[in-house]
Amino acid sequence: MEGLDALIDRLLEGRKNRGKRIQLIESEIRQLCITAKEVFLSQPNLLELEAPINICGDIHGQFPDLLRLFEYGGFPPDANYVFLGDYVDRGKQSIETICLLLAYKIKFPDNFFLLRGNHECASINRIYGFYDECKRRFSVRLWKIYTDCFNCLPVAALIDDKILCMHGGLSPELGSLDQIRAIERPVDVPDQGLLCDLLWADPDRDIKGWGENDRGVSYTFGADKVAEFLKKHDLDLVCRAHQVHFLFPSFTLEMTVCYVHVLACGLVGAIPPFMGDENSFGQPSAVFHSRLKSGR
Ligand SMILES: [Mn+2]
Repeated sequence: MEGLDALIDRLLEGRKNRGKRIQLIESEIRQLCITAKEVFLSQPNLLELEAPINICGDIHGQFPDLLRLFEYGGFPPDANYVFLGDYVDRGKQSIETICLLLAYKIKFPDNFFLLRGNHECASINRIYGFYDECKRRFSVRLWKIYTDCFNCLPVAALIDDKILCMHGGLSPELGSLDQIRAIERPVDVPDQGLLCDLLWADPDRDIKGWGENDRGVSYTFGADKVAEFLKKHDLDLVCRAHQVHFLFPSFTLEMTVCYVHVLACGLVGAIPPFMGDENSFGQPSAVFHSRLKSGR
């Protein structure tokens, strides 16, 4: 894509003056969305990735945190990345955040991956900030172009056949990973069913089986469901984002031995298994970096 490197350079200027708005041009953002959409559709809905790779949780428009995260983990392509969704809403710079991520996706399609979060959905980001930011800084038309792009984001990633990543969690409807591969795109996020659960479900250490979710959408799932799922699919770990955790949800970590770096940052919800140190807030924190059980 023409002008891509210059666009990335402009966004990285954000390192000099943290929090300063970087105004891009509407036509170049449109091109970014259209090109990224083609790249998403050229790759499967269940990505098959290899370690080593950095796994990153919610960014939610906190552009300075995203830059800090790259400073910590290495700017692409020095390190491989998979982000688990929720790029927009809540924070002040959703546009810079998603533009830099889409630009890296286009530039390094095989080393940089973006999954869909529940906020990459028009009915959600219409309400929680992204729509307003688009309307204020550009136009409603641009927000619709982003929506077309988000409807094509992949929803899950499998790392080294051992770690399954998604934004939300498991689904009672998920019997085979092929079901994820079979979800057709473009697609809006439905209010129930497999795709909805992958983006919305939450673990609950206090329950067994499936429970009601306080969000009013999807389910909660107990440690037994995680263990059962891992065993059935010969996996080591389910890795998800969607919530801020201060303590290890131990049941998802029990089987965790993998060659990935989990980067968590800022006020935003990050990867669930990350260290419960409030003092580390605002700083990306490396969480675990160990070897796969199988010795890879
Ligand atoms: Mn979320």
